[in-house]
Amino acid sequence: MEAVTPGEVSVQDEAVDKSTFKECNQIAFYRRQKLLHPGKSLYHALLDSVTLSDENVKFPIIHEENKVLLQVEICEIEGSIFRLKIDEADPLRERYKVPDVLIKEPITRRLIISQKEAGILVLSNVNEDYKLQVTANPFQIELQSKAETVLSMNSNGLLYFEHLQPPPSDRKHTEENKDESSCDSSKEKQEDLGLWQEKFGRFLDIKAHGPSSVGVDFTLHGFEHVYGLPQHAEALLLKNTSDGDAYRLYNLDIFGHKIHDKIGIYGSVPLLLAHKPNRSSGIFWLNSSETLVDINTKAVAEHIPSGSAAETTKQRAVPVTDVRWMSESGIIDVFLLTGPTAFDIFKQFAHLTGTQALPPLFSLGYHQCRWNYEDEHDVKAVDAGFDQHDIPYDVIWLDIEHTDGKRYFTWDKKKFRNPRKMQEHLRKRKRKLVVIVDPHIKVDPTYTLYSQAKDKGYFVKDRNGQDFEGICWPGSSCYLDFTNPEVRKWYADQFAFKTYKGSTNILFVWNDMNEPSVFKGAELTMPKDAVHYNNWEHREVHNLYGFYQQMATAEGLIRRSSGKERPFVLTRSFFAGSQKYGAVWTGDNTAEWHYLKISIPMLLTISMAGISFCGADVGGFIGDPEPELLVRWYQAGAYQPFFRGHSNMESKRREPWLFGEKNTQIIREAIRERYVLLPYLYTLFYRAHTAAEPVMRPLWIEFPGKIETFGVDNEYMLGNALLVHPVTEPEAKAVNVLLPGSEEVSIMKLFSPRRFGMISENLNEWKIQAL
Ligand code: NBV
Repeated sequence: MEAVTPGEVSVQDEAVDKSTFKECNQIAFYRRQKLLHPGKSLYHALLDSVTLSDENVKFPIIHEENKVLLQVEICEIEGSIFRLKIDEADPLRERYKVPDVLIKEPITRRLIISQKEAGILVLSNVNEDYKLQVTANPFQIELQSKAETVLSMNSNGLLYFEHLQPPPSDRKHTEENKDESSCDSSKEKQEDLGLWQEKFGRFLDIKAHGPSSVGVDFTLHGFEHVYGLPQHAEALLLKNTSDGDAYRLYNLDIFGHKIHDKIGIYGSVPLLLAHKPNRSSGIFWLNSSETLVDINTKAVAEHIPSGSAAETTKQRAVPVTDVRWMSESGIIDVFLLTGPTAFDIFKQFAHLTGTQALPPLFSLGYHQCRWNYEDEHDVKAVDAGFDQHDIPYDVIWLDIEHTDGKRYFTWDKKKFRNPRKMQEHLRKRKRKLVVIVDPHIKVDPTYTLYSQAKDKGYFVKDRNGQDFEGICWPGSSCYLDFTNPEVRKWYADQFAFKTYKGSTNILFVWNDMNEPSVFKGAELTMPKDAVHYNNWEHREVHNLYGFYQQMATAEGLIRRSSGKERPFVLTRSFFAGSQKYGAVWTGDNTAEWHYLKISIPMLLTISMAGISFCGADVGGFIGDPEPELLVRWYQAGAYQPFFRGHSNMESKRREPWLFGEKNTQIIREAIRERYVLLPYLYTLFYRAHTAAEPVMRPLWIEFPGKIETFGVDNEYMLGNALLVHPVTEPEAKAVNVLLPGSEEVSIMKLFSPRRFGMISENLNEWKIQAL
């Protein structure tokens, strides 16, 4: 099959067709888990069998009905992090445990058993500032800090663990399984529960290892503001999901995705943060299979002793937030990040998953991209345009059309006859080039990359053991199995200058379509029953695919410079820890005002999840922005960590000088302001790299005691010294800016607003004239 042009792929050239993607109730493991309602848990802990070592505390728990034993393991990791693992005590086969995301095996600290009596076990850490109280029946765990209960696990009884079973056909004859097989043997029921297979439209997912879903609930006491769980085109504050629309963490390529939607797009970081005036807490759920998260904030009555002799008690309403995590497979491996400040949480998360890679300075400048800059002549003309119009920029990008028929690591010989010479031309002007390298490989025996990978067995397999073939830009394609370390090494070697013909050291890389995107696949991605390295099904590793591609690419760029230069790699798909490998962007947004507006909470959420180097396509990828929107987008983007103008193939050209002198002037000023800010930004990235401080941060992080900031997502702090409130409405003449903090602080933070005139003042709410 020949290369696909956008017009040929109907799913890609029109706004998202909702029926292509699942609603929550079309996900079988979610339906199964939702059959378990809040109530008394059927699990109890066998605390007589507790064992304590330097590393951890272990004890079994048992389910009252199915009698299957699970092993609970608790440890304290340096930095006031608690890790809880729940796995089957004696699984039929090993369950998937996410590798490569934690930067090292965490260093644990010995816990102390400070109390053990009638169904209660209390564990303290050495400093005795935190306690974990385990209750045997029903099984639940409470995390306490001094007299305060911070959070509890399984207090709603939603611990759910599907133990691995032999397929029904093998079980039929064994007497002991009679009951279980009779409860799920009816074909109709099995299909509905999706235990061994699951249908979605014309797609069939065969579950070779049967049901393996896991889940549990947490209650966050006193918290009503929760954040995190990127990536969704949603507001900063996580919303209540009691309408049945859970936050979905499943990396998907949704062209023209909607906003204010909890469906998963492109990347996932299963990290949730909670904040109240005196404390921030975090929950990191280390699971790379499809995950759904329910959030429910409510007020509960708390009794406060009146202190009077009459022993009367008063009641007050306190907020609690219930968070229910549900994953399709793997084990329960969850880290409780105790804070107590947001900055502590960022450090704790970085202690586990690493910090933001320090970007090369050039990559903090302005990037000019388009699908596509046609040929060498076009590249040179655009490059010259920046000089002619006196607009600074650092990087020009080439999209998929620069390749020979979407064979990555090659060049279209007609359009790019001499790529090295083109790069020398750019180099003289101190510019860089970024080219796209997607993970799918064209099925073409004459294409060396394909034939080598095929011979070495480096592709993901289908359920029958053949190389999985899907359709993507090159036509029929195979997908490199980046979960295999040997494949990653081989892939990294492809970036060596002598192997990647026409590449030079000013060429850097963009990984796209790595959810992975598979046209005509279920939900436009890889079947969950595809098979990876070590026989793991795709369902186990889905959310890690892009993470691994970016890891291998960054490694390749480091290696080609013999370890001397920092790489720059942009990825669309990501997971916890992706910050170590470069930058991410929010994917295919639309040239509409709402998308400009939502880019702020989206980037704030990604930033809080450790990935500071993030941005949204300036101008909006799909469609044609009106000049006013484009100008406002440049003004906003200039203050966001990754700053790139990009547009779709069908969009009109939109280099900054194409919208009349007045608009060119405003864009020029915005981009120049970016360059003025570079020393500050570079310093912020240094802080992100060394101290895990997010570059772009919600107001509440800088003003943790000011409740009025907790839900603000139309403005933010860039570092601790600059408050940014972009204009995101058409025809705005003024914006209301919240300036939290004391009056002096407010005025300091307003210092030097070159683009704004101050027109009125009302306590901490300032009206700023938008120029
Ligand atoms: O490679 C083409 C595009 C790219 O320009 C865009 O930034 C990515 O998000 N890519 C998606 C594939 C096709 C989109 C329809």
